[in-house]
Amino acid sequence: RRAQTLAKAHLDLGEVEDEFASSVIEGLSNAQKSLPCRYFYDARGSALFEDITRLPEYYPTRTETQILMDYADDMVGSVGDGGLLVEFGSGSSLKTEILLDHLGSSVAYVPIDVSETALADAKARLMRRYPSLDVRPIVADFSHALTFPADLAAREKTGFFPGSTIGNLAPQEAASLLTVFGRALGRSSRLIIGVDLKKDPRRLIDAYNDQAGITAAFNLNLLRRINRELGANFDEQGFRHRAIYDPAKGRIEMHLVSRHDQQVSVCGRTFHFSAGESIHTENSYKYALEQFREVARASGWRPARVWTDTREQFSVHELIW
Ligand code: AVJ
Repeated sequence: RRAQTLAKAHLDLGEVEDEFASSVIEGLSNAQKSLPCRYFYDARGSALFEDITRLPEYYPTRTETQILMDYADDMVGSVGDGGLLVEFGSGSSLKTEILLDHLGSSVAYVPIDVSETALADAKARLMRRYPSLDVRPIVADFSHALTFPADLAAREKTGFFPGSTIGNLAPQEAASLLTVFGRALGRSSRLIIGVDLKKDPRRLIDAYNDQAGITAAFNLNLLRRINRELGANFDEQGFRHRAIYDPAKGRIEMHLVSRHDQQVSVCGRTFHFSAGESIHTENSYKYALEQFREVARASGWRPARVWTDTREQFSVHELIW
């Protein structure tokens, strides 16, 4: 009985790791093996993603930043006194500064992220740059239902979800997440959301298969994380990065392809990989403007304005709840 009690105590303490372990085991047990892309972002993965955003081939970040800089005043100029800017998965809150530069001093900023340290760092930086800004971080997973502290609940809300993170979800799941955001933000709220656009497949594939191999390192880092945190024995050299575009599904897929026949043990279970077999690690959906507006409508939002760059590579949509 004592052993049982200890095991249970361990389970309670390691709840977050258990979620990681169980989703890894579940993903590797499927006929098409898969791993959830939300686990890319440990410290090294986050640093590698920052490197990706600066790659010549990876156009989304710089293009979205340009759109935000060009149209920030249109996007948030109408946010009234006492309004709230609510960011889902705020991370380092870097792009947010472009909007904050165009907001009045009575506005409060509510960054929502799972990382307490990312929130603390962002808050410290923003308080230096915007001394009169009220920064009210919430530590939470943005995909779960959210309620605001009582003193913020009644204030006019503008949601912000940049980076085309919505593209990691299939359209139906994307619509469900948008509904979660709408319910959290409440009546008459707005959402400013970044969405990557369909384009020449060559450009799409290059963006996920860069010459410098940073995206490959980012993808393979998932195996390194599983080894470290779950005591697995993946051989990083035994897998290679692959990015493909599926035009029918309108998505980039990232895979890790086994270079040869091999076995890997994860949490005491053995998984077999044949030569050429892949682990599907990420989807990144691309939308035509009207396709995304349709997803928004299905989720209960009303599509309003949309901003793009001149080459129509990336879009920023305004939705009204
Ligand atoms: C952060 C999800 C938008 O899909 O483009 C970048 C992640 N993966 N390179 C994307 C990513 C490979 C990125 N998102």
